[in-house]
Parts: sequence; structure tokens; C-alpha cells
Amino acid sequence: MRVLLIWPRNERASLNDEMSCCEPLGLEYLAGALRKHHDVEILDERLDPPLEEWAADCEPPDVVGIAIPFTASIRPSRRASRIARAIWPTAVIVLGGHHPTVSSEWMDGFDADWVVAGEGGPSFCALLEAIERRVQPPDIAGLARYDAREEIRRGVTPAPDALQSLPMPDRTITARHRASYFHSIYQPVSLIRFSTGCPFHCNFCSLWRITERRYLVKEEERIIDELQAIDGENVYVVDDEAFIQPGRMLALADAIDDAGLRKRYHMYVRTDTALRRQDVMERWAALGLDSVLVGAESMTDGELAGYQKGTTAQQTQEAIELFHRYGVKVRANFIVDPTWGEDGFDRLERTIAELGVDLPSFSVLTPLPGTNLFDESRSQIVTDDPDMFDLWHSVLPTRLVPDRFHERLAGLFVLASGRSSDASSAVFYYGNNGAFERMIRSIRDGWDRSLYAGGDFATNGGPAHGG
Ligand code: B12
Ligand code: SF4
Repeated sequence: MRVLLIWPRNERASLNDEMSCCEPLGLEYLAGALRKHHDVEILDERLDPPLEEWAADCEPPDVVGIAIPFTASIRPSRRASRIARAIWPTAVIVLGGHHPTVSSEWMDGFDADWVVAGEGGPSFCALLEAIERRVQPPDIAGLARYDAREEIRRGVTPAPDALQSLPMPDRTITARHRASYFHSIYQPVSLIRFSTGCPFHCNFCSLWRITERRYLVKEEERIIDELQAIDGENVYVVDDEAFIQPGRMLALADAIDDAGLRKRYHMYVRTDTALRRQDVMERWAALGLDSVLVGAESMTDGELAGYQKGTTAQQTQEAIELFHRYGVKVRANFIVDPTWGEDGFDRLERTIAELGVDLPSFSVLTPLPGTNLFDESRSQIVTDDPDMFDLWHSVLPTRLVPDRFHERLAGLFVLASGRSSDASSAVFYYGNNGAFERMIRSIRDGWDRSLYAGGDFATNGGPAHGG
């Protein structure tokens, strides 16, 4: 069968495609699983012509798979489903990706037949086989008819080899865009996953809930095979936390060295994990670890405890020093709490000035679907617009008047951008001036003022989240 997989373009995204545009790794995994039996194509709407134009030159697909990688992708993915249905009325339309993996919220209004939750390969293959044989698809976890999406079975304990057993991603299918994929200073960049899941349980994060706090790994040989299939030097490791198993990471470093692979890595790591095994950080720095993203979240232990982060401000400081000792650049992300007054922003600005982090970045405390925070604060969410779940707008009532809150948030990015003027220390997106200006405008003005109108939360205390 002919299968078209679509990665949507969100033209309203604050973190726009000129700031970061990475390969659709999830779709490459699907293509890897399907290619033996089917004729697969990927339409990356960020770089290819829009679907309506693309359709003019493409063979009609039997099946269209549409990714919903973020909650903020719902609107463009919904639009893609409607266009696909209008152009190819008989094609079977299947939805999948991070958002449907964790939630059925805001999933109405699509033109679709099936929804997949979780690692898509096995269920998508089973579905396609059933479609081809014109039989009922098997009753498997993570697969539901679109009309019965609320009944989809999530949270099924993943098998220990769930990651290892996935077919290799098909990177040739996006080869035409390879030179255009970039993240920060890394261009071209390739994404890879060594592990998935996390044993911690931060209240704003959904990733530990997807695997029920299990840490699923790929074996060394498989990782080497995947690395060998990557041509370029820059590798963005998209593990939720890459260094949970220090012994394994040391062995992996040796195996990568033995294979003669010379790469430059960008990875996510917790501050406490880094401090616990400094030898592992030193080894990876020698291997090519170029920069890390650490979730600093806050420099007050009270807030950290509220987020159930399990780290301290002192650890953040020490970890930054450790990375710098080994020549690894640090991007540290801080949470901006909607309940902050002016003093919360003032404090964070002082932190940025004092902390020797190469690039601070910021996320508004957001109850993302699939998190404990979402379950606790669903009733307080002020918007039903999924676009607002980009972590750069508040979807909860703000203590400051909303205009002032978003003005101060934008101010933090402007302050941080000053640090990336020196290209050698730039570890994130703030280099591209035109795109950065658009991002700042989107933070300041890209939200609907009527959402916040009329509530008394604009001027008084609002609900308490995260300390
Ligand atoms: C890499 C990454 C990015 C990269 C690039 C993503 C890309 N390829 O373009 C960048 C830096 C650009 C990015 C940006 C953002 N990100 Co991000 N990102 C990730 C990260 C770390 C890894 C994604 C990944 O590649 N996973 C590996 C692949 C193999 O898995 P997968 O995509 O889930 O695909 C599998 C299944 O979902 C399924 N599947 C996927 N698509 C489809 C389609 C069909 C049809 C089917 C059947 C199945 C299916 O099968 C796949 C293979 O098994 C995830 C965390 C995570 N663990 O997922 C966060 C994550 C997805 N990001 C998140 C967020 C919030 C954002 C931002 C909004 C943050 C911000 N303000 O910067 C922006 C949004 C950008 C935008 N333009 O809208 C959240 C999403 C939460 C939510 N509910 O929205 C996550 C989950 C992180 C988190 N801690 O919560 N991100
Ligand atoms: S934020 Fe990081 S450390 Fe916390 S649960 Fe998520 S992946 Fe784990």
C-alpha cells in the first residue's frame, strides 16, 4: 500500500522553524517499520510544499499518517487531516505522536479514522495489515478508532525490550532535507534515541508517566548501528535523561570509540546525575559531548520541592561548574511560575546575571496533558486553544496582569539573548535575529487577551502552583 506520513507545520509556533527545525525522527521510525511491505513517503510541511500543493504531484495514498508531536500541533495537524480527507476521500487517516500518546484532550474536529498511542510502529503495522487484508484490526493497546478515542488503552506497562525491538529508523526518506535540519549551532543535525523514560517524577513532566518510571534502553550494538547510519557530525540525543545508567554509558562511550565514530553530541542530563558520576561526564566530554541541556527549573529549593524535581539549587551551581571544567557548554532551563509577582522575575534576572550558564532558557509552568500538574489544575486552565501550550504563554491565571506577565517573560529572553552574541558560547537559538524578533513578538502579543478578561486573577493572588 502507499502510505504518506505528514509532519505538520505550525505557522503560529513561537519557537518557529527558523529557530530550530529537526528531522521527524518518530516518522522515520514508522517508515523503518513499514518500508518492507509498503511504499512510504514523508511530507515535512516545514520544508516541503504544503499538503494541497504536494498532493498535485503525488500518487494518491491508501493510508495517511499524521503526526501530532506537541499539544501545540493540534491545530495544524487537524487542518492537515481535513485537507487530506478532502483530497483523498477513500484514504484511511491515522493520527499518532506525543499528544495522542498522553491524552485525548482537544482531539475533536479531526477528519480521521484511527488513533495510535505510544511507539507507533507495532500498532501501525498491525493496522495496515488488517486494512490490506480487509479484516478487523486486532484489539491491541494503543490503537483505537478515532470515534472511540476516549477508550484507547494507555499506560500499558512497556516490555523491557520495547525500544530495542523497534526496526531501525529510515533516514534515507528525509535525505533531501538533511542539510536543512538544524538545532541551535548544530547544522545539519541528526536525532537519535539511546533510551526512553525516566525514573524521576517531576510534576510538570509527562515522560515518566508514559513508561511508568521505567528506563528502557537500547543495547550498545544497536546504538552503534544507528550512529553508523548517520552521516553528519552533529548528533542531538533526544533521551529524556541520557545518563541514568552510568556503567552503561561508560561502556557505550568505549564502544563508540572502538567503532571509530567521531561525533559532536548535544544531550539532556540532570544536575544530580552529572554530579554523582563525574567520571562519566569527563569520559563523554572527551568523546565529543559538546553541550547539555539541564532542567535547572529554579534556584530556590522551595520551588524545586514544589515541582518534585528532586534536585537542589546548589547542585545546579556545582553541575554548571563541572561541565565547564570539562569544556561542555550548558543551556539551563528555568520555570517561570504564573503566580509570580514582579519579585519572582527580578529574582530570576539576578540568577541569570550571577549564574555562569552559557545560555538560560525559560518555560512557563504549564499543565501539559499527561502530567500530574494537569490532573491537579485542569479546572484552572484559562484556554481551550492548544496553540497556547507552547510553554511560552501562560495557560493558568497569572498573578501579574497578563500583559505585564508576558512582557516580563519576553524580557527574560531578550536578557538571555545577550549571552549568545558570542557565537562560540551560543548553545541555543537566539542567534538568528529576524526569527528571534518574531518569537519575542509572539510571546508578547500572540495570545488572546479575552481569555484573561473579567477574572479577578489578573490582579490578585491566583492559584498556587509549585511553591
Ligand atoms: C527533540 C524534541 C524537540 C525538538 C525537535 C522535535 C522535532 N523533531 O522537530 C525541538 C527542540 C524543536 C522541540 C521543540 C518543542 N518541544 Co519538544 N521534544 C523533543 C523530545 C525531546 C524528543 C522527541 C523525539 O524525537 N522523540 C523520539 C521519537 C522516536 O518519538 P516520537 O516522536 O514520540 O514518535 C513515536 C510515537 O510518538 C509514534 N508516532 C509519532 N508520530 C506518529 C504519527 C503516526 C501517524 C503514528 C501512527 C505514530 C506516531 O511513533 C513514533 C515512533 O515510535 C520530546 C520528548 C520525548 N521523549 O518525546 C520533547 C517534547 C515532544 N517537546 C515538548 C515541547 C513542549 C516542545 C515545545 C513546545 C517547547 C518549547 N517551547 O521549546 C517546542 C515546540 C516546537 C514547535 N515548533 O511547535 C514536549 C511536548 C509536550 C506536549 N504535550 O506538547 C515533549 C514531550 C517534552 C516534555 N518534557 O514534555 N522539541
Ligand atoms: S523533567 Fe526530566 S528529570 Fe523530571 S521526570 Fe521529566 S525527564 Fe525526568
